[in-house]
Amino acid sequence: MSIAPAETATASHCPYCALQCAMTLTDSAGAISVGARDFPTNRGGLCKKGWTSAELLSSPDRIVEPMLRQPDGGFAAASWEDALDLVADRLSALRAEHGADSVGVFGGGGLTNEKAYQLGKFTRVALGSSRIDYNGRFCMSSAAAAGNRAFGLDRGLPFRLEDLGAAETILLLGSNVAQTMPPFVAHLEGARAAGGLIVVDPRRSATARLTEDGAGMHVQPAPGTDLALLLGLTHLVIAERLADREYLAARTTGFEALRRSVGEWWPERTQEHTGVPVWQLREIARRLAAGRGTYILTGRGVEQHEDGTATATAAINLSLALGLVGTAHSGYGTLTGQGNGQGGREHGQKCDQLPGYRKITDGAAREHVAAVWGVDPQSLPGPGVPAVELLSSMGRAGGIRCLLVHGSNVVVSAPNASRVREGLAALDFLVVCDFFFSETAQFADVVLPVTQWAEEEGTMTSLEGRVIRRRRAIDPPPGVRSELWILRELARRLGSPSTFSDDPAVVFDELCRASEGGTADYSGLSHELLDSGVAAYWPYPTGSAGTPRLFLDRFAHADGLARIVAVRSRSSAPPESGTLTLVTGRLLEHYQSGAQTRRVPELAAAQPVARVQLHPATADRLAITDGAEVELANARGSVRCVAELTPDIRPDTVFLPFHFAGDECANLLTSDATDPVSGMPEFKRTIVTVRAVQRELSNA
Ligand SMILES: Nc1nc2c(c(=O)[nH]1)N[C@H]1C(S)=C(S)[C@@H](COP(=O)(O)OP(=O)(O)OC[C@H]3O[C@@H](n4cnc5c(=O)[nH]c(N)nc54)[C@H](O)[C@@H]3O)O[C@H]1N2
Ligand SMILES: Nc1nc2c(c(=O)[nH]1)N[C@H]1C(S)=C(S)[C@@H](COP(=O)(O)OP(=O)(O)OC[C@H]3O[C@@H](n4cnc5c(=O)[nH]c(N)nc54)[C@H](O)[C@@H]3O)O[C@H]1N2
Ligand code: SF4
Ligand SMILES: [Mo]
Repeated sequence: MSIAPAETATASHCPYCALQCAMTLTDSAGAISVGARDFPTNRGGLCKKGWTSAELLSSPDRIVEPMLRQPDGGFAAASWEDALDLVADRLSALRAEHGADSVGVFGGGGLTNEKAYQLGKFTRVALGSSRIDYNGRFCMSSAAAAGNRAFGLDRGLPFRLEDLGAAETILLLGSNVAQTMPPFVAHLEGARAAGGLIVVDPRRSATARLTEDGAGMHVQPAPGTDLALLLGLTHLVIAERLADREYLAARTTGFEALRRSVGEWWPERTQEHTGVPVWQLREIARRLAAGRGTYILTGRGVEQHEDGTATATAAINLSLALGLVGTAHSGYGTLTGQGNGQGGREHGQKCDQLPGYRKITDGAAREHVAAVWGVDPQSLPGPGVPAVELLSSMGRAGGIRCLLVHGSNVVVSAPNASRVREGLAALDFLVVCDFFFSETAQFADVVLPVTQWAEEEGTMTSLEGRVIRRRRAIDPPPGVRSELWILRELARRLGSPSTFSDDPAVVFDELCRASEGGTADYSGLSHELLDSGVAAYWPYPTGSAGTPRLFLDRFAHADGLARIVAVRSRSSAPPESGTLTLVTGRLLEHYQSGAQTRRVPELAAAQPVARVQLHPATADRLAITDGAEVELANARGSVRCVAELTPDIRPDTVFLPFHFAGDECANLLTSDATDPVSGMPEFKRTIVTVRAVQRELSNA
């Protein structure tokens, strides 16, 4: 027997966001340390979250045994046999009594491709349920719907991230990359040097500040008016004859309807609606049309709205009018958020979808996937319902009575949080797979502890559509199991007609076969090939070398043309006097619902509590001082947090991060109204009142 070396180094990637920064994980005597690794996306950089990510592997909060709810309301540890038997028995009983669709599954964009694929297969085949959706609905759904409709395919960046480096102009709408993907900023340097970084954000965010000193322009519209802004810019591009008529004729359909639809958005009206001055509008339109190397990029700030799909569509239409998409030096893209936010939307955890980005309603797709799974296509359920609808059906007549949660903390991150809490409490049975007792796990009947990123093999698909390898660098704690193993064991107990492997390489091979011929075709890939270090951009059909840049010759619709879909701006009533518009979003130190980063001591110390950004003039009017405790309220609920006065926000707007729980949870205020096309909730525009409160005596 050979003696293991004292230190082993493993090349992997960060557990958090879609930039998927490259890391070297070094195991010294059972403890992992993180080193940055050079890679085209992060160029040797990591943010604070990446640097501290390994601390959670040995967190004292970690769950290391299955936990079962006891009659007294507490939890007690159980064996895996007992826990899985209980889950399988309850699922079978609920299914027998109330039908397969009484069992719902909620997935996540942080799951590896293998887990996301297996979860979709498990739901359709082992549970026979149509009721699966995932947190990517809260994240990428508007841009995905717009991309699919316009291009026939949704890959967040249809080009390589590195391509941005050569750009002279980048229009960044509703994205704060300086805090949400810090190493991304290096890719903006070319545009900044050329004076062409244009950031559209109601806040002077860290990213907006990158435009200072001649590097570009910060545009500060009222929240939720980006659609009007984009229609106004398109109006100007057409009126000033800046549109690329040749490109439009050769590569698109629908331009005439677009031209008519933007007719009413003359600059003065756009200014009145958005608050963006006419001179800025003209300057942006001209700059965008000025020459080589122009990119338009969108983030959650413009997509997480009730009109998010229309807004993303308007950004695409502007890009098409300028002839940017499918050319070597220009483009349109959306910045995917979660670690596997891209792959997570390709392999079957969306309610209307089968692996390979296939439609579940497409007969040929059903036949192909059913053949890979060895089941009758007729046995596959039809489309389910999107995330908000799935969650709001909990405990209601005809809704789901049981939910399995894999990789999301909906109590904190889903809109209208009090309704979500009520729904979870009304369920007959809740199973949560997690590493920690997240706020959602606290509602569970059974909590199953799973392996973390550095303890498992798998693949992730980054924001540029590049499939990368996640490597196991350390053994998991003894009581913890992989999600693939859990799904295999449950499928077996449920008498599933198809087999479920718990070997990630085997699952990946099956996924690749299931995706063959689909939009997101991975059939030419394998763990082995990826380990050799190829830059694997999908589509990657068998025998190909992948597709770093999409649409160079044609778009993915049958006729090869991009569809321009004319969209209209909603007429929005101005907020009532005395109210403010709440915008929610992110801080550098915390990730999403905070279930992970609130458990990293130095991140928690840097941002221990929720703070609401308020303009000093607004604060003065409301007699609120910096650091005072305030209450934000509306008809849905109220939030207690600390006031942070800053001139960087519009006086009519306040900003609250959504990383905190309990009565600091921003989603107590957000509405579960959704975009009719994508099912995206309105996270970025909520009407609230703000008042100072006396600090109550705490019992601490
Ligand atoms: N630190 C950190 N990084 C992350 C994450 C995290 O939780 N923390 N999450 C990852 C994930 S899943 C995602 S989706 C990405 C999200 O990344 P981003 O899209 O960059 O993040 P947000 O902070 O949600 O929103 C970006 C900006 O939109 C602005 N905004 C709000 N409303 C509007 C509006 O109506 N119009 C315009 N133009 N702008 C508006 C906000 O002021 C904010 O600065 O980040 C990823 N990276
Ligand atoms: N108000 C407001 N709300 C928002 C947003 C906003 O901007 N404003 N943004 C939305 C967006 S873009 C997103 S992406 C969502 C994200 O919000 P969530 O879906 O809540 O995402 P996370 O906080 O990452 O939750 C992941 C949970 O799963 C666990 N976990 C991590 N990896 C795995 C795994 O591999 N397997 C399992 N079983 N568990 C795992 C973590 O410990 C954590 O408890 O929030 C949305 N909510
Ligand atoms: S930017 Fe994203 S991928 Fe990179 S280290 Fe930070 S959280 Fe991780
Ligand atoms: Mo996201």
